[in-house]
Amino acid sequence: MKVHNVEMIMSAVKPEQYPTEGYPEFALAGRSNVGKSSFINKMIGRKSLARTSSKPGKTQTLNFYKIEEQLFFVDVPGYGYAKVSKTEREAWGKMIERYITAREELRAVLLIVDLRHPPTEDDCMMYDFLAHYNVPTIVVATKADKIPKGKWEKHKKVVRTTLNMEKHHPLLLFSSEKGMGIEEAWREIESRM
Ligand SMILES: Nc1nc2c(ncn2[C@@H]2O[C@H](COP(=O)(O)OP(=O)(O)OP(=O)(O)O)[C@@H](O)[C@H]2O)c(=O)[nH]1
Ligand SMILES: [Mg+2]
Repeated sequence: MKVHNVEMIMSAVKPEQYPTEGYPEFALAGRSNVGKSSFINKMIGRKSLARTSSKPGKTQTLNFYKIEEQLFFVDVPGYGYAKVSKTEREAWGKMIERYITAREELRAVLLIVDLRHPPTEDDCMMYDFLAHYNVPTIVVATKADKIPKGKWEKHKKVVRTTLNMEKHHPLLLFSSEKGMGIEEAWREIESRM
């Protein structure tokens, strides 16, 4: 998809604050600092519409980005950041659970993992949580630019086996740094609209 028109529509915590257009939604989940916001920016060809930061744990609300009056990307705050209080963690869990389990517009979750390392325990929990609720899941292994090409397949295999991925769930390589994997990711998204 060639993206010309993007609006940062709103930040939401509660369902009453979600957008009402009814467009299909694609949510970005993943560890704090893994590259979720960078993924959105790369997919829409903007440098910094979705806020990226070197400070993990910055995104605290569900941020809806309206793309071409056709779909929303939903930037979800990352998990696994140690310096988050128990109260904050619980509020986060509630917000995510409410969105993921009850949102009719949600077509798929793009679970972003770091290609360099085996998925963390939190990654596995998130993957299992999505599977439990039958949410279509696309796993995106990002930061591929940090791994030599010859090792991509080996690292992909580690991601697949560590998450214990269902065979029909796609696993895509991506690099926000190099702009790699954009077309394939759009294909997966557009086939679910
Ligand atoms: N080399 C490389 N760096 C990346 C890539 N994607 C993201 N980064 C860097 O990783 C850091 C975190 O990226 P963000 O996109 O802010 O991560 P996030 O998942 O949105 O983080 P939170 O909102 O805090 O959960 C930034 O310094 C990015 O520049 C990539 O594909 N390659
Ligand atoms: Mg972010």
